[in-house]
Amino acid sequence: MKTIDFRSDTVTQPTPAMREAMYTAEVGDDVYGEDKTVNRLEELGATLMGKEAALFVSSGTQGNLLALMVHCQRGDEVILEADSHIFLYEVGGISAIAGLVPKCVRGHGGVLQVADVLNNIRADNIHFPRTSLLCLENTHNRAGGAVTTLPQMESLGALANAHGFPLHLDGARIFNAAVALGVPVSALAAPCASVSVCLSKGLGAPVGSLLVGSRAFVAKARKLRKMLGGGMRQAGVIAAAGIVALETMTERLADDHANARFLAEGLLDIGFQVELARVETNIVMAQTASLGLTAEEVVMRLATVGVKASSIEKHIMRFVTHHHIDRAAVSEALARISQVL
Ligand code: TLP
Repeated sequence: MKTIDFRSDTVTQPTPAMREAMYTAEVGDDVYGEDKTVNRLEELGATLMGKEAALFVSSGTQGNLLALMVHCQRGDEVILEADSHIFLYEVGGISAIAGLVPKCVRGHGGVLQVADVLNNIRADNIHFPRTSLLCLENTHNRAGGAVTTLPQMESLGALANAHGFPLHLDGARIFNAAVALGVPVSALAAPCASVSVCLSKGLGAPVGSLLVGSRAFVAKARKLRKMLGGGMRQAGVIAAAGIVALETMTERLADDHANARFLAEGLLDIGFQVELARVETNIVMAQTASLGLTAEEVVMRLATVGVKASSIEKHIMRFVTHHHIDRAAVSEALARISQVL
């Protein structure tokens, strides 16, 4: 029985075209700036995102951490959504490494509201840390792949701008947002001083993210990446797959979104609680209380029939669709799930 793995889009394996590109990649020492494939990936990423420059980094976590370190001084405060990946799932690097104070603000379905951000900007007062950055996440992982629209991004960008601090976007899944909205990624990136973009999620590359921004921003991030031990040498071997990801894997994300919707409807029929209106991209959050089981118990039952998914909270599971799961695989998974519940 073939395993159907909904735990994350990070489980995607490189495509044959990626493996071919990796095999034949022209490489050099990237710390000397001599890896032509890395340079090509960075130029392509910057162009697509409409920014001056890009830096190839090991992960989304590293990209976000570097952005925090470049934009802020130690002791500053950063406004971010209460369930943001930077706050919940990046091992506290925002404080432990960057030395910053997270100011968590609850969004509506993962989307920060202008009035709430405004209420949390620190006044100039000798007692207070300085608010020095606003972070957004689009799509929002913990909110179930929720999309922040272009006008919402623009209003939040304008707010940050009016108060003299930059906007950073955790755009791990920015291509999912762009496809869902039917806008270019560069439009979503335009209000942001910096964006981190994962190549290794729905786009299917084996490793890596890009951090994009101005030339000066990227130069500082490049130096800090070296400090963090992220200066890579013949990284073109992995960057080559990133180029294929950007060139060939973005449009197909629409299939993942349609499959997520199909999956959500099927899970609802089986007895999970799912808010269909919240299934905007490739993530489905499904509640298990209505089945009389905890998420962990459901995960274990599904494992017996070769279906993998994640337990996020006591009664919440996460299913993520990706390019190894086509419509037939979703149908097959639903059949197996109903068999064990
Ligand atoms: N998310 C992973 C897990 O860490 C939860 C996943 O399986 O979804 N920003 C967002 C919005 C993310 O979802 C992730 C990864 C990251 C940043 C970090 O990327 P990596 O894993 O490359 O450090």
